[in-house]
Amino acid sequence: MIERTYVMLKPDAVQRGLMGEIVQRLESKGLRPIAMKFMRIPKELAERHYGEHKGKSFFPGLIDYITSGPVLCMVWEGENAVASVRGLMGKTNPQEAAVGTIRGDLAQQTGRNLVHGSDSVESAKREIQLFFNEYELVDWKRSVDAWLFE
Ligand code: IDP
Ligand code: MG
Repeated sequence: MIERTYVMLKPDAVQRGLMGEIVQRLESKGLRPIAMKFMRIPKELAERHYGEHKGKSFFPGLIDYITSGPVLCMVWEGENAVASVRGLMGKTNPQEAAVGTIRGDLAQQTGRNLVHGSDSVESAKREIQLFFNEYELVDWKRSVDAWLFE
């Protein structure tokens, strides 16, 4: 099933100069970029995005972290894109994330785990709408798609 997912490179990814490496991994998988936006997230938007975690002990720290510097907001499309990106990211805690994943290879702590990816198709829909309007979502095809999809 072709899906879209919301991916966000967090402030540590930007500050550590890892945007290129992480985008490279998504591109190399054959996922198609649909939208990208570099921005500093306002606190209210951060709190809405992470609304499911409100009330948890790590919530205030999470909001401080995610609003501490610019992030790269993106939408990617592909076969099972939601699960596919979660697989490329690895587990939430980088100490448990497999080698070969973004978090497993490039991060050390849960509170500095570089990347966000939607956890379901419904979350993806909600998050994409939160960060992008319809004119920012680019529908396009690539000639290489014939070599990715039968
Ligand atoms: P996910 O990003 O893998 O979907 P979630 O459980 O949805 O993980 O948590 C959202 C984000 O909140 C994590 O990626 C991480 O940045 C942060 N977070 C979650 N649990 C902790 C914690 O125990 N300490 C610090 N930060 C946490
Ligand atoms: Mg999550």
